[in-house]
Amino acid sequence: MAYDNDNIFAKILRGEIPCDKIYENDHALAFRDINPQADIHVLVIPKGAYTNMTDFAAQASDAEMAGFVRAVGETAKAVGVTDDGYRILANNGAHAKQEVPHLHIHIFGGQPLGRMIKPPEN
Ligand code: DGP
Repeated sequence: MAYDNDNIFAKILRGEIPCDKIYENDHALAFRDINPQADIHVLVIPKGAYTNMTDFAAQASDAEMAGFVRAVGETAKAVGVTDDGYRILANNGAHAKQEVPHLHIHIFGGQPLGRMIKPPEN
């Protein structure tokens, strides 16, 4: 799938739409999800134009990969979920119901999170 430069996270990266920033480094940005699914719900995105993890894993440089993974860890620390634990998740494509076509890792925490996967709704 070709990258859509008008997706909402591309606009956040360009500063066209505001976000509640938690952490930033040369290769990644982390901000609070607009529609939180847990007491703490943060998104970590690479600054490069990657649609999903498949694209990122194939195309990103080693420095981008290191920066992105480092950002996940630093963001978890910044929001205070490392002691009690947290969940990371990345929806990729239609079966996972990925809504925004720019790679993003969700960080959930701040409460017990239940089972890893719920039965499908339909
Ligand atoms: P996914 O289904 O994995 O593609 O999740 C997309 C997430 O992005 C969803 O949890 C809501 C969040 N989101 C959508 N638009 C915005 C926005 O404009 N700002 C922020 N902070 N989050 C957004």
